Amino acid sequence: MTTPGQRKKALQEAGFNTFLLRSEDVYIDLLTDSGTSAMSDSQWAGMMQGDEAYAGSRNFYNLEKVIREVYGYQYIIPTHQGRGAENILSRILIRKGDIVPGNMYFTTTRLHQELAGGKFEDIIIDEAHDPESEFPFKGNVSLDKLDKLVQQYGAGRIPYVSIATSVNMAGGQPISMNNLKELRAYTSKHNIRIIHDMTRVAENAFFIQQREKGYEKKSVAAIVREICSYTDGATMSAKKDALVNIGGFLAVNDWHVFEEARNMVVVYEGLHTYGGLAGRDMEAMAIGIQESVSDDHIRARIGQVIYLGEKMIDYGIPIVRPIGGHGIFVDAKKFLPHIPQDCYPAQTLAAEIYLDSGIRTMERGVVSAGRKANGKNYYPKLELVRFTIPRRVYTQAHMDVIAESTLRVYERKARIKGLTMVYEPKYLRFFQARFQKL
Ligand code: P70
Repeated sequence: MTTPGQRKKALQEAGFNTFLLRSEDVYIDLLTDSGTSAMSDSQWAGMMQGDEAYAGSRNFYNLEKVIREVYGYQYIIPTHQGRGAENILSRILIRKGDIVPGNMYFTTTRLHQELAGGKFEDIIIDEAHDPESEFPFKGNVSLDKLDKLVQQYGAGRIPYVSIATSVNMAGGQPISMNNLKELRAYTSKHNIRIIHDMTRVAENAFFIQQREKGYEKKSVAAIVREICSYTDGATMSAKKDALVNIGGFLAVNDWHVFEEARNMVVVYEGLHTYGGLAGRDMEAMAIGIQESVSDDHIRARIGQVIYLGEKMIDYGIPIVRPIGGHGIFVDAKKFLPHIPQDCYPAQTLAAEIYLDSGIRTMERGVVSAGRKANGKNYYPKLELVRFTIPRRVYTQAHMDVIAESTLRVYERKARIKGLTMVYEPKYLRFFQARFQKL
């Protein structure tokens, strides 16, 4: 725990960017659910069985087997984390001038698509951009938007449709099975692949079980398997759903894509049977994947997020509805209506929450959105602060402290002033940008 004076100093030194705080100065860390979950006793036992051979580690073959069983993808390549898989896949499938439609952008995914010469086009339904819409599947794709792109550019210019389960930037919102089935039918007709960002697929499966007709009695494991079956391949950051501190993979069903990826991975990550990971990391991942599709685990995990969200709603704090899978997303535009988007309301709010109680959250608004290829800022409709909940780490009492702190800031919101950016890095600026108080 820290004093207000210590926090003020720490925040100044961090340039009002929560990514630049030292974790020792943080009391409750809600920066991300990525790599921050607690491993189970089984996973730790698996770590002790690392086969650290350079090539052909037994942990690799176990991981491959588990991915085939749990997700159904045929060929896999481990990578150090999600963006490693995104890099390889984008380089293989995207040609200069290609269009990559997707259900809302994700920062690293879109950047790799752009670096490979592609252009991301958002085809998520309009409801996703409205924090107040209670639509149960705000991760859905608009087939009309996709069809317009196909008419305009031709299917030949679209290497794949990029589909995330539990859409992160929309607030952890799920895509429905029905929408996926329709998308599969449409893309099969036009011979377009679907690539699945499966970082939080189990959380998406839970919402399908809770909300979609016909899935009430199906297990999360069965739903996960069915989701994957409508897609041609996947990139995975195993640091989220799969409960490891580091790791990821690329999975595909097409042998030719696999062959290219298997060759390319040796340039960027490591040999194709370890991809930048230790044998023990692959073992922990294999066990974490199996744990992640347990109904009891996922109910407890999302139950905690919902507990926090309902408390915030009771306090009158504006949050994205319905409550998402991996965290609570506070609507900074509504929270701080007097701060224009150019003065970074979400960045400001994340700084104020830290000042109040030492809770670290993350900006998900105009700073995260970055600039277009032509240098102009993206102005996303959603200007959010993400309170991300690590898995198997915090207690209900922590959730109470978080909601109470947010309420205190809400009560003094009128006196809060915005920020100005004084340092802006070229790539993924939100990680290292610096700000000053206006
Ligand atoms: C987060 C993390 C990572 C992520 C993701 C989805 C849907 C791919 C990745 C990349 C970490 C992060 C990354 C960029 C900005 C802020 C935070 N999301 N797809 O906190 O995976 O990090 O393993 O390379 O959510 O949401 P990786």
